[in-house]
Amino acid sequence: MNPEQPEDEQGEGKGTPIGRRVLLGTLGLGALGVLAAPALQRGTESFLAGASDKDPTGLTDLLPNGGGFRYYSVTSSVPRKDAADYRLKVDGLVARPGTYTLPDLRALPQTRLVRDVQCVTGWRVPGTPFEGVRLSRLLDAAGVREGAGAVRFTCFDGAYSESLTLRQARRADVLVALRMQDKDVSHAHGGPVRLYVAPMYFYKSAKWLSGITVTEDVRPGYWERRGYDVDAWVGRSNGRGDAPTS
Ligand SMILES: Nc1nc2c(c(=O)[nH]1)N[C@H]1C(S)=C(S)[C@@H](COP(=O)(O)O)O[C@H]1N2
Ligand SMILES: [Mo]
Repeated sequence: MNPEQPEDEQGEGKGTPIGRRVLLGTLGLGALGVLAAPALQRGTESFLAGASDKDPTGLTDLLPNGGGFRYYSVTSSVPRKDAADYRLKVDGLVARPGTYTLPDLRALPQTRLVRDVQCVTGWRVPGTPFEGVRLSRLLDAAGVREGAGAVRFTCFDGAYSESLTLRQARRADVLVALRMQDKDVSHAHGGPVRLYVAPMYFYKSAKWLSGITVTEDVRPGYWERRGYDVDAWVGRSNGRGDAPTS
């Protein structure tokens, strides 16, 4: 699919009574999580936190595997990928475009970071380990060309996208993550490979990562076209005053 098409219809078309883009554009950020929730609850995947989102008692937080996280997806289902069929494509303004398999990524040096995770809707999970390959390493391997200024991320859910400036993408605390909470990244958390942008709100950490495209300019991602800040530093964006995560 062309990632620039209005992909928000995907997984959203069924049963959405009014144009969500229009609504989100006129509402405060606080409403975003609430409006996003039905997309999750319609999901055909049985995301555990889908239940905890609906649970006013908070008791489902005690279930194993919740860990304070909410599982988010903007599509109603996501294909499963594993070591046999996962591919990560690196292209755009690079000298050496290429494709990585999961074993390829596992064979590269791994970096482990332990930081807080902060969602822009308010929930925070302290001290969460992420482990993977520094994005800067993949960019260096590809050879970023003159004139490049940003990186665009695409996902095999077929809908989500994200972006960083090249300068942000080269930070040492931005990972192509293979592990989360000291386990392989689960399907529900965006596995086998997700982005992890430690100092920014968690929406920057694109799940089910399938494409890294070096571009001239920043192309706002899925939620950014719906009102979230492109520069998403925790505590310094989106009108929120959270403590930094790193
Ligand atoms: N592909 C994809 N990536 C995504 C999202 C999504 O809906 N789809 N949601 C984002 C948001 S808003 C958050 S808070 C985190 C949630 O990650 P989790 O489901 O592992 O808790 O993923 C981010 N990355
Ligand atoms: Mo989020």
